[in-house]
Amino acid sequence: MAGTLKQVSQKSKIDLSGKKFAIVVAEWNEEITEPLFQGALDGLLKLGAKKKNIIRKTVPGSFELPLAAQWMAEKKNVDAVICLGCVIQGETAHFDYICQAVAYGTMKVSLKTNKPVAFGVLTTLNKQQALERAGGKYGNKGEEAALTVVKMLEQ
Ligand code: RBF
Repeated sequence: MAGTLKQVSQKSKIDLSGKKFAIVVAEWNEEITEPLFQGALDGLLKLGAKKKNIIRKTVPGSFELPLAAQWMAEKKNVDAVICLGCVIQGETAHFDYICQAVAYGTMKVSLKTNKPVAFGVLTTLNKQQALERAGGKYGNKGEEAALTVVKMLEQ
């Protein structure tokens, strides 16, 4: 059962033209993470962010997202970070270890740096479920991650 579909429908309540965003993207399952990136980028722009204020960092896999998120969040001029990845369940326990590490790691970075860090990581049983959430029938979780950090900046 999928969650409710959240889409960017209007500009942010606050002025985002001076806010700087970092989007960290995992290369594993790039046919999923690239549409997630596009969704996050389009979402930020629709909300009112400026393209020149959005930087992208690419990492090998989802496990590497927290460290790169920390590098980004520690930069003085970065206001929020969006982590994007896709972990698909395989036949070994790797799935559980990676998902747990990334979820915990991104939360830790957020608390340590006091900045919004979105967990835009799909954790699915198969590729079909991931495609449905990367611009398919359940929307684009990259766009939702963009909306999330902006909502946190609005607090
Ligand atoms: N990274 C992902 O982003 N998604 C995956 O589905 C994924 N599956 C993996 C499965 C195995 C068995 C291994 C060894 C790694 C996997 N990784 C995956 C890569 C992982 O996030 C990380 O880049 C590597 O473990 C190196 O630290």
